[in-house]
Amino acid sequence: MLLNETIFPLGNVSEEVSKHALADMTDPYAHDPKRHKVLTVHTEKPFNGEPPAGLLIEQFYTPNDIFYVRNHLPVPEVDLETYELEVEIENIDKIKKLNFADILKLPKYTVSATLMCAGNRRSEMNKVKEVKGLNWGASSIGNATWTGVRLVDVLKLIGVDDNTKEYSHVHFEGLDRDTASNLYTVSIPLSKAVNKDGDVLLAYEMNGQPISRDHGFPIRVIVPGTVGARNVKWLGRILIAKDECQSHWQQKDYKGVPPSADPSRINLSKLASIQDLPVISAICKPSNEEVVKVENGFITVKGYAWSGGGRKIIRVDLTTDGGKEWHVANFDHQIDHESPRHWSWTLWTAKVPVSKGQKTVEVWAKAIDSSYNSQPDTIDNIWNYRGFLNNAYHRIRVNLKF
Ligand code: MTE
Ligand code: MO
Repeated sequence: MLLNETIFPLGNVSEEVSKHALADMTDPYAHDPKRHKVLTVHTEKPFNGEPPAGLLIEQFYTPNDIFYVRNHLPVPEVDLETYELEVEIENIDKIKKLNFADILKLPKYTVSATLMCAGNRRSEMNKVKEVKGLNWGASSIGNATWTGVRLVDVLKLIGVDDNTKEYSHVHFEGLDRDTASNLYTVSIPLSKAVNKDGDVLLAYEMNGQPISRDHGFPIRVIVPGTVGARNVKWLGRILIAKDECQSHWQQKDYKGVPPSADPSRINLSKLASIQDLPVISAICKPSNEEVVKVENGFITVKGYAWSGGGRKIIRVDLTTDGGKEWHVANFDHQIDHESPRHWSWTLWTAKVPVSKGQKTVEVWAKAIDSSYNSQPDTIDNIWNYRGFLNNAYHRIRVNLKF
């Protein structure tokens, strides 16, 4: 929030206050925070925005105020004085309530992790054939340090650990709700939550700053390696349960649908919810259609690569001739953690050759992770009507200047 103030000088405070007072009281979004103007806005209410890809990869840790925002509902106003986190076990009356000070007393941990939306790079899928969902480019992803307490330490307080066999899921409930009081709630497998190497955090800091309102003030869940949707913001309640969460967000959304599924007939209850994410990469600089200067027969391209489930990126390959010859990228920044606890993205640069006389060139990128998983070559065989999990080779066309 401090960061926002430096970017948006409030100027005359009384003017701001009076504007606030005039805000439409019937608009549940009237009290949403201000956002950085570089974000490309997909929807205002709820707010969904992403930074330009070229700016995104300038830093290994994405600055908080340009980190993509994906909200389903209005941003709740949470008062630290009255904030309480409820921790419960299904069908057991004992409820543990922790206030913010109680949480601060638990051991403090920092994890470096990338967060990515299941809809990242959906806009490319949308070009192949129309899909349903926000038209994200390649920047609904960001990397940050997250500081807070470990979920395993909180679960220990209610006697839940890796010996717990009667329950299989952990539900996380957000404090955001719409006018009909629908709230955002989803779940992850208990096995991930109780695994000390799973590094699941209840984070109160992002890149060393208190988590801003858009990113989940005062506490959000960080489930490293797992789809953005399970990283619940404005955490209000944790429930240990036998079954997966039955909410709309767990059962009707964020499920990988098969390519030829007919949306009117599909039985979503038969499909698995998205948890661990697959390997992905994107070329962020230059951008598609940009004019690029050729130097000694080469152009320079830069981007990110990342894989879910804590798998480290071991290589990024690029081609400028449709795959006849591949060139290996150099890693600019990669954390020295081993799989399966490698949670942050890898930033890379490659110099790739172009032929004299070429006016345009298509550049493709693919990453390989520590399980030797790679990316599918085309969107065609992974296209799905929700536009989820587009991890096909990233392809851009650029105009060359010799
Ligand atoms: N948590 C709550 N309470 N409400 C939400 O709308 N959106 C989810 C997740 N957690 C969401 C939420 C989705 S789909 C994503 S991709 C991430 O938060 C985005 O986190 P960010 O906005 O901090 O980038
Ligand atoms: Mo998301």
